[in-house]
Amino acid sequence: MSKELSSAVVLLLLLCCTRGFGAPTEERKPTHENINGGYGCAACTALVAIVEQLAEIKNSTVVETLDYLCYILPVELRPSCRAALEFLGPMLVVLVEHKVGPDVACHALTFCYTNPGQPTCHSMIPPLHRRLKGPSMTFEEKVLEAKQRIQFRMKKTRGPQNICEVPGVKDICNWLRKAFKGRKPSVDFDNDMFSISQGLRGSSWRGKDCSDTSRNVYPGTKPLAEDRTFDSNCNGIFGVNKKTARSYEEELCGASQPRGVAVLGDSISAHFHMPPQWLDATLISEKVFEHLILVVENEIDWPMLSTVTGHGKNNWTEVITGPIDSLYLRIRDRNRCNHRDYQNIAANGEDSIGMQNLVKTLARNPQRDHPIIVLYALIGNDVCNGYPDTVAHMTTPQAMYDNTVNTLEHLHATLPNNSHVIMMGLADARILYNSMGHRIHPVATHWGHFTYGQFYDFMNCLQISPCSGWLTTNGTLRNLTAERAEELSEALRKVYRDHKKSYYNFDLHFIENPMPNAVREWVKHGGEAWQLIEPSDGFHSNQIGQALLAKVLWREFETKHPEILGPVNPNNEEIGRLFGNQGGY
Ligand SMILES: *[C@@H]1O[C@H](CO)[C@@H](O)[C@H](O)[C@H]1NC(C)=O
Ligand SMILES: *[C@@H]1O[C@H](CO)[C@@H](O)[C@H](O)[C@H]1NC(C)=O
Ligand SMILES: *[C@@H]1O[C@H](CO)[C@@H](O)[C@H](O)[C@H]1NC(C)=O
Ligand SMILES: *[C@@H]1O[C@H](CO)[C@@H](O)[C@H](O)[C@H]1NC(C)=O
Ligand SMILES: *[C@@H]1O[C@H](CO)[C@@H](O)[C@H](O)[C@H]1NC(C)=O
Ligand SMILES: [Ca+2]
Ligand SMILES: [Ca+2]
Repeated sequence: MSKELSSAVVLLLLLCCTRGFGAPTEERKPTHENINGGYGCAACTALVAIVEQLAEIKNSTVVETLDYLCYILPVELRPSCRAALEFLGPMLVVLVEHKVGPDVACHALTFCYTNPGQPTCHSMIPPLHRRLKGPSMTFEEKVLEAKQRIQFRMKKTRGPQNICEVPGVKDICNWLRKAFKGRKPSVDFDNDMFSISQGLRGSSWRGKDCSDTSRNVYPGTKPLAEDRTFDSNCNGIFGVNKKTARSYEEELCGASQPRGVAVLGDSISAHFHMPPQWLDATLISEKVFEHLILVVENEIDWPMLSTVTGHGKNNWTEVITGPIDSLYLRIRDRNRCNHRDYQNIAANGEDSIGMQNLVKTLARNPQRDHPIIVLYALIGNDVCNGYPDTVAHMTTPQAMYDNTVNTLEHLHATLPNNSHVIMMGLADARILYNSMGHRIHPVATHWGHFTYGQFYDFMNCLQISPCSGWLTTNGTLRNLTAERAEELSEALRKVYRDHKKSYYNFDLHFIENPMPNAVREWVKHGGEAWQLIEPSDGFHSNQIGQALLAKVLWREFETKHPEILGPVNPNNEEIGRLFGNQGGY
């Protein structure tokens, strides 16, 4: 067995680590330690589940299955995989061949353990196990037996394992940490915060730079010298109309009131999407890992297909499908001079505390740049951030108020005049449990036994759930979370009432969270709520949901705040005729 198993390892790390590695700011104290094995335990569990199910589906040996999983990984990751497989492979073969199941296997491998005073975390029991008769051993006895089976493979007895210390996996962990840490474009030679490459906070997140050697050239700036000779704001419009001797920027855009659009948000705005094809043994294939590197370097977010900053087309249909619609696309349709003027300043796990820092990565110069529409959409993490006492870790209404005002003060100092800032209320996410709780999680599609309810509680037992208040079988806790979310929305309404006249450079707005309207609209047209929810985590809105939110938000703006959107540019057709796709994305 010389090939790598690490595709599975990678995707498991991804499954679990997005929140751990995506923790917003470095100075933030983690609210919990790695309890009961935490991310490593979740990763191991998914890995064993996938390998066992895949072997059953393909009727292949464990060695063949591991070889296959390695073979479908992108070539860049193979050396790490090889190293990981050398270490873990033999033990996995023994465990999977004896069909001990993910729960027992990962405790035997010591990636899962039980901290003093903690409950023992259990994941899934494969159906075959239930049918196997035999001595009725306790869980501890089963783990002990499994440990004995693999003992001769283990070089020395070990304590609890950190999966990132496994050879090979270490490199992958380092790569993930690096990818998840950046909040500024990593390729940005001229340091203007706009990039010529996609991932690592590049053009997937902010309009593509059209010169990475000039820091005065970037999307959203007012054209330099009217862009008579070159395109300084990357909207594809430049040159002089020979008939009139006027610049095209002046003629086609001058009176059009150009504006950009940005979002200050969390994983919903960044559009977190872990392809279920990575976890579901019935769907896994070579194809689904084709763009793994870019996906990871985008923090498993899809800002290029998201509600606020979606643009261009879907090049990744093997792992994400659905309509693309966004505020940016609609604002660009309204005035093509706004081409490429979008910024997605959102991060997984972000809340009102972290946003006070993250907002500093919004790139806007109050003198040189066009106005911008900024959506402040922190719709959940302020009620999501803690263990063991979830409620005690929630942001208080007063802190929400203060954090938000701090962020607005920063915007006051940096936004061009005539900008707009729209604060959005928090979501009541009880819909998640109500519509997902009894459905089967993709990691167990073939076995059919692991519901989202069980998945949520497993994550809570490991203290790694992205939101312990919503994603729980405890109805009392879900109600308490809803109560706090409403109090925090009320804090934002109060910020609006107190400060709507405080800032001369932007108009402040408040809108209620649009999710209930989006869901209502979907259900009215015959859909079901779960169809709008991300399958891998049972938490985020999926591509259909993202596009639907754009539509609902736009309608809200059009009817209640049309001044935000600016006029329709009568020259749009002429721009299209002269400048085609305006340089694309
Ligand atoms: C699975 O593979 C084994 C060995 O190659 C073979 O004997 C068996 O018939 C196969 N079972 C099915 C259901 O294909
Ligand atoms: C999508 O793919 C096409 C063709 O391969 C490429 O030209 C284009 O740049 C890609 N777009 C994005 C946003 O990746
Ligand atoms: C923005 O408006 C303020 C107040 O009206 C004014 O003092 C300031 O000069 C303006 N800034 C720019 C860049 O026009
Ligand atoms: C939660 O709130 C809903 C709606 O107010 C109510 O119907 C339900 O009984 C509550 N559940 C619990 C466990 O308190
Ligand atoms: C449900 O959550 C509430 C609030 O955190 C807690 O007081 C209660 O003990 C929990 N119930 C169970 C059965 O865990
Ligand atoms: Ca530049
Ligand atoms: Ca231009």
